[in-house]
Amino acid sequence: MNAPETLPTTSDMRLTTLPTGVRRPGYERTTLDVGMAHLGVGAFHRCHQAEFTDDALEAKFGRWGVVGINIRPPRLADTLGRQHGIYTRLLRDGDSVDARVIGCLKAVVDSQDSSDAAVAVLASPDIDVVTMTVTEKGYCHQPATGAIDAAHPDIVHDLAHPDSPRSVPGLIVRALERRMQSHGLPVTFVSCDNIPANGVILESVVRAVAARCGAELMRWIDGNVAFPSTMVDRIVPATAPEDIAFVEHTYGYRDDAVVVGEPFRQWVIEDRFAGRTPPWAVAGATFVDDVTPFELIKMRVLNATQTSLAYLGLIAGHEHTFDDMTDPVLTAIVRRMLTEESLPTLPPVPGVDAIAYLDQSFARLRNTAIRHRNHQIATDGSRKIVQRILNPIRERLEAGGSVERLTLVVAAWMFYLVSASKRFGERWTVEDPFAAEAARIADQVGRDAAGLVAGFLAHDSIFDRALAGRPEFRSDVARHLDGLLAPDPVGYLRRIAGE
Ligand code: CS2
Repeated sequence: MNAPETLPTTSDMRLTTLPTGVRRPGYERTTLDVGMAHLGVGAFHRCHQAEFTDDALEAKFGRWGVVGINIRPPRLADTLGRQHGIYTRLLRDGDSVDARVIGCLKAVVDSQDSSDAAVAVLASPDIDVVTMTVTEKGYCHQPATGAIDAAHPDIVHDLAHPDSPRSVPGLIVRALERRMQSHGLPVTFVSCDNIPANGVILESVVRAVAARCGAELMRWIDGNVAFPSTMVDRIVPATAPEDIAFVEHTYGYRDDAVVVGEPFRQWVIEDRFAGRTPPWAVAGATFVDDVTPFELIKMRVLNATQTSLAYLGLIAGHEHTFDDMTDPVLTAIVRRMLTEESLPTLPPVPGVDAIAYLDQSFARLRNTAIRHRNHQIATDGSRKIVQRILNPIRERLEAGGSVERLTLVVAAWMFYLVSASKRFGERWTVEDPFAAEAARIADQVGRDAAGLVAGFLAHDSIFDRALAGRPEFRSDVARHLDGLLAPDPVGYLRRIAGE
């Protein structure tokens, strides 16, 4: 979309002419040199790591400009590219709005058609750190085990054609090989996706591909590449046309890369870098020896609440998380699930009280200015449910505890998937790598809860064998799915909430 003639567009040259309500970068952007790359420039990156980097640059200026790379849609050239990398980030809470232009993205690169451009950036001697948000499915791993999915079509392709990689692990390996063969400078890959031990998983999928390239590369990786794990947190829904219109009407310029998030943010980073470390600590990021407890509480409380509310909320006919939060049936179920079933599985988190964390998470999710759609959170559920819901279930069952409400969420997820099938009336469209298989199971089995559960549980990339084999798990999920498939699923939820 082109900017109307009468309005200025955001661009480098216009930073000085932005209206007073919009904060500009507090450093001299024209002298900022590049030191980092980011893979997967979506809303979350623009509203999280990029903001931390801008804060860090304001406090301690250095060579930490970012090159943003997309290897999947959308193309960046038409939005950020036209705006020289700058964009507006809005933080919203109720009626309050904080507008700021972020300046650290110095260049954007589209590498959707060929990996060459992305490899060139990642292999550049200027790049010391690569942050990435490529979504759960970008790792090409098996969620249940964390191991690489060797049958993944992109991995199969990359092993056969290492010079033209399509997968993220294949791309990284190609870039590492180029680094080893040219300048040999160390590099750190900072995974910022919501998967447990994200650095460990990234390292394992990269090594699984690199092993095919020979021992020399494996040895070079040992000495020169780091994959710290991190926990990232800020709720950032997909940007809506209304957000772009809001900036246009309120501040008088057109910005096609606007991003909207909540005020809360957190970043906990494992202190394990191969070369230079960006000064994110001065911006409030926490560097620790072990990210695990922070990751677990975030995924099992905040993210598990979002996932549970998304599926239960869609059954109850709600659109957004904040709508779900006004439904006392849903909040009662989820609060009890967390306090009685999920929290007991968590290790102590340094400096964090689990109940206070839960209350804070609920308060964040009530923010009506954050229009996070249930369908957006439900997307790729097969890649989210393991760390958010199934792992706590496994640990609870091993400890002899009940999983009444966690299994309700598993059933609600299955209900969501089967509802998209022909046999169940194509109630909505589901985006998930598992969607087609789920629809096949639904069409084949029909309205038989135990049969559907058996069909789902046979997929050991999601349900590990030990969990799938537990009779109490199967029967709890089947009982709930039966209740949800009955004519009055909301009545079923009401009964569970009242128990
Ligand atoms: C959400 C997350 O869509 C989702 O899966 O649960 O994007 C969530 O908003 C972030 O992890 C919050 O930090």
